[in-house]
Amino acid sequence: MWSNRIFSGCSKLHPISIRGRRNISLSRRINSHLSISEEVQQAFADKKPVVALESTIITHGLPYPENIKMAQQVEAIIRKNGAVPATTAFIKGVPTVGLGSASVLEYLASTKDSKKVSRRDIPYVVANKLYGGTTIASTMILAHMAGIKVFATGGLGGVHRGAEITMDISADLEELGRTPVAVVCAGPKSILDISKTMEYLETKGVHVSTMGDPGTNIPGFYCRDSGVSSPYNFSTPYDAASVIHAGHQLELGSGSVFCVPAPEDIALDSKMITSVINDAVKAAENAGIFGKDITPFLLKKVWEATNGKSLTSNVGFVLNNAYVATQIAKELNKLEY
Ligand code: PSU
Ligand code: MN
Repeated sequence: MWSNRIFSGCSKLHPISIRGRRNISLSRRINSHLSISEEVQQAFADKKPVVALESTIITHGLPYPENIKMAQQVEAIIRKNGAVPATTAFIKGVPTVGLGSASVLEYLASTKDSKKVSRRDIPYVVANKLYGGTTIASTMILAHMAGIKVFATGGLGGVHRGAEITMDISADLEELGRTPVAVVCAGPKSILDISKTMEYLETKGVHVSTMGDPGTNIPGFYCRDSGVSSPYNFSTPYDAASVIHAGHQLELGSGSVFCVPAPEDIALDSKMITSVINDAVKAAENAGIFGKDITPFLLKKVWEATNGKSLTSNVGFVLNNAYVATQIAKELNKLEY
């Protein structure tokens, strides 16, 4: 039903040229340059819920082999709970939705040659046939091209501390303002300026809601409470799905963020993480790190300082978010079909 609404006025439906034996002509308009795995194509044909997954967390977020283990586990959780995972990436320049084969994932997870691909990097990576991990921003772009509306990840990019001088604001926020995909995450990373991130999202018209009772604050990725209040709260997957559905029906065109506070047993202590992050931010300044390199740099420093504890937590949050995203995608599916 949504495809009629969203693409109303579009008389020609493209048969998509996609890899694999099957070539299903779907009643949705999909960008013909995308490569979509058979599993994801079949999910579209069967009207099954699909959850998109990013891959910068694989190529630049976690070290090998933790990254590949996480990538496999997160896909398994989504399948086990009744949806289909669609990990996105650039494979030899081809924008890919659903990695399909284990060897592709293995290569992406182990090579040092992958680019970190946000919106501005896409045409370069495509033109030069490179491998690339997709950030939240570019995952949203590929998900939207494929018609996927729910996306699970770890932590959101945002306004960096000191952005009033550096102007370092993640392209994730800009994308949320212009692409109608719902991002389920554990909040903006606490390496960021969370108040400014919230201001920016408000300016861009992005709905932000946190799972929990009314009054529950935005989580800060590693810790359950960033101290910054959440504009909205939701308590069930249906609540979230109905908000996403309303935004699509009205064709608002902007994305949304659903924050899931990290499970208590794996969240990190707020005070401890604040001091670790303050040191990491100073180390980045001293080393002259900036731009797209700063997020991977800070995450690595935080793992070192927590003896790997932040890494275990990071993986746990992604899995938990994927579980919640699956429930939301299932509810959204019921509202749509
Ligand atoms: N959160 C994590 N690990 C990551 C990222 C976020 O726990 O690797 C990645 C996401 O892909 C996000 C990107 O989109 O970092 C943001 O980078 P930047 O601040 O350069 O936009
Ligand atoms: Mn940046």
